[in-house]
Amino acid sequence: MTVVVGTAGHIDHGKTTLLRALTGIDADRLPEERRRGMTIEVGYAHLTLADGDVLDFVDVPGHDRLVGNMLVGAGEIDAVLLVVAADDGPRAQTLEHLELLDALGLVQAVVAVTKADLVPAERVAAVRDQVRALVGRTTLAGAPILSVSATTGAGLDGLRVALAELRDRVRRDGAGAPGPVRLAVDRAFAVKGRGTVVTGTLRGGPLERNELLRLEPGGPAVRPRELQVRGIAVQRGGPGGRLAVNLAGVDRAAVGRGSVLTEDPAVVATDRMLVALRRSLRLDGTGKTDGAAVASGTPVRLHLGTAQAAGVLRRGRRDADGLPGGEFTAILRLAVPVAAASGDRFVLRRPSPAQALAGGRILDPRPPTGVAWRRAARADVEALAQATSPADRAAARLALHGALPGHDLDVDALPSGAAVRAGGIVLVPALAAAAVGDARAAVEAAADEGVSLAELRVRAGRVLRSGASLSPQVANDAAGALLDSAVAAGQLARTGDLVHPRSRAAGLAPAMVAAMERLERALDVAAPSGLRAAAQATECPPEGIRALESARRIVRVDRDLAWSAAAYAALQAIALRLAVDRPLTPAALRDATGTSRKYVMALLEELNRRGMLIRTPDGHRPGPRAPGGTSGDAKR
Ligand SMILES: Nc1nc2c(ncn2[C@@H]2O[C@H](COP(=O)(O)OP(=O)(O)OP(=O)(O)O)[C@@H](O)[C@H]2O)c(=O)[nH]1
Ligand SMILES: [Mg+2]
Repeated sequence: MTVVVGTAGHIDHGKTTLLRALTGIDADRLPEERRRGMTIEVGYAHLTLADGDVLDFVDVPGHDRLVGNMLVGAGEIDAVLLVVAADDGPRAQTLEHLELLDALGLVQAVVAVTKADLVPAERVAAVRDQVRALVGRTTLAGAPILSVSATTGAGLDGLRVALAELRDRVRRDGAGAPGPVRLAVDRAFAVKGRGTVVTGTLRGGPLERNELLRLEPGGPAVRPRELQVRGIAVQRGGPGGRLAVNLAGVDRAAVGRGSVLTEDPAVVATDRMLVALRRSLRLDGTGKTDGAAVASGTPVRLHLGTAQAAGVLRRGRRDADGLPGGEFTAILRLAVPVAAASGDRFVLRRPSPAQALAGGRILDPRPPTGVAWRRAARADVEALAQATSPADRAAARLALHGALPGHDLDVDALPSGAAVRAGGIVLVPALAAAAVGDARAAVEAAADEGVSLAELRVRAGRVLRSGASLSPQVANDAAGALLDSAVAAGQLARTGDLVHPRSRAAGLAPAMVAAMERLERALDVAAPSGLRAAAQATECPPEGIRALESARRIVRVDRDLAWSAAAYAALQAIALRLAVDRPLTPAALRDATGTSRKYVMALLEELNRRGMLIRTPDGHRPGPRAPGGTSGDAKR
């Protein structure tokens, strides 16, 4: 589990020089950076600690115009190395970087008051006090503050020890733990003969060569052909730490800073999300919070991971009620989609004048839309905001939506009883119960007639759509799956395409109910075995046969011959259709049903008895009770 530390601090305060003194690596690798003596792009270095473990560093620029690049670096780090020059003391970007780190919710840090060689000890002590007071107002409060000099090397050993302790604290917090692979791209470039290479900080992992991943936004499947950790080819990287990934077959234009390489189903491309915001801290002394800054319609710049996007905040009536803890909710709409997951932290800045506006976290990367969103309960939004574990978050998200695509949620991780799987979707139990309840009511109302499965599916599907935004197709599929499980669970009884209430079997022992179901299934064919043999094979006692008969779930035409109601109905339909065309002979019926003389004789006799057919010298014709009557115009 490699821990990644990001630098922060005002321009020229000595961030890059300190990293070079610690690691021997110059993170300013661009010719322009070397010429101008300042960091422009995010840079990288690593440090082997006394215990052999390696820390990865991300170095950021301190220039006030390059705060966007600072946030690319800060978006994916575990901890902070804040650098303040002892001669200069805290300056504008010291404060601004602290505000942004606070907005991102980073908690682990070490502060280096550097260039100690340039000033007397009293000055160093005064700056340390100043910095302690500032840091104490942020999420980084309590961070150890050390004085060092990159030029003389004074204090560097102590800093190395402090960094090792920092790593330990990060690990105790659980950062860098194994989990679904997620790598936010901070650099992408084409390498001659190799194709596209991306670098970034790995969340979760380990990541194996040739593992199947998605590239979001966009979602194409990709496989890393080669992996490098600190310039050395490896078979697997992480968990945690910096990684370079060679993506086979990916066009350089298809990937860039802000793209995310992941296997995590929770990471989705989105341009509309439900967020919880907290007004940004102001360290500049005024302490003023700008009320209008977070009003609905406020244009913002989102910094999420290594991605940036222009957007607008939308706050509705219900967002007026703040969340516990001083947060407030809003919908963030973006000009372009970004890869995001529930729980992600981000920063919103005002586009101009550039300034930190708010820190936030994503409650839902794809909140309900339209009517479903207007109907969503504030309590569900609050529950989502309060959920802390991924499992609780997933359950709260599901409650907010009513239903979600199955691939959008790790159902197995949910608290038990929080979700029902049906077709391709996952439902809150109450919605699933409402759909099945509606179907049962319809079946009860139809009593002996039963209701066709197709009709029930549409009804139950409608109930699902009333509680969640689903397409009719998806809702019907899910309804079908729910009805199947209700049948399997004995809540509904089904014969072929007809569903009847389970209550007819009320009062029967579960073993009897199960035996009846077995027998019913055994008779659900065109040519079943004899009733006695079938009952024996399915261990259904005579009482069960009687109950099936009186519930009309089977049709008994002879002492030893019975069909399931559905099989009988199907055979009757065939016989009637044939009889309409021409007088029906036993041989024709036998051929059409693929049965034998024994079955067709019994069937014809029964159909005659019931007035469905009538015997004529040429054969059987539709009888007085046949649909469409005897006139021979029964529908084909
Ligand atoms: N005397 C002295 N000079 C230092 C020390 N550390 C850095 N410097 C000098 O300070 C200047 C700025 O150092 P950098 O490391 O480039 O500063 P930076 O914070 O990385 O600057 P940006 O990346 O542009 O924000 C350079 O000229 C360094 O030589 C130090 O400990 N003592
Ligand atoms: Mg620098």
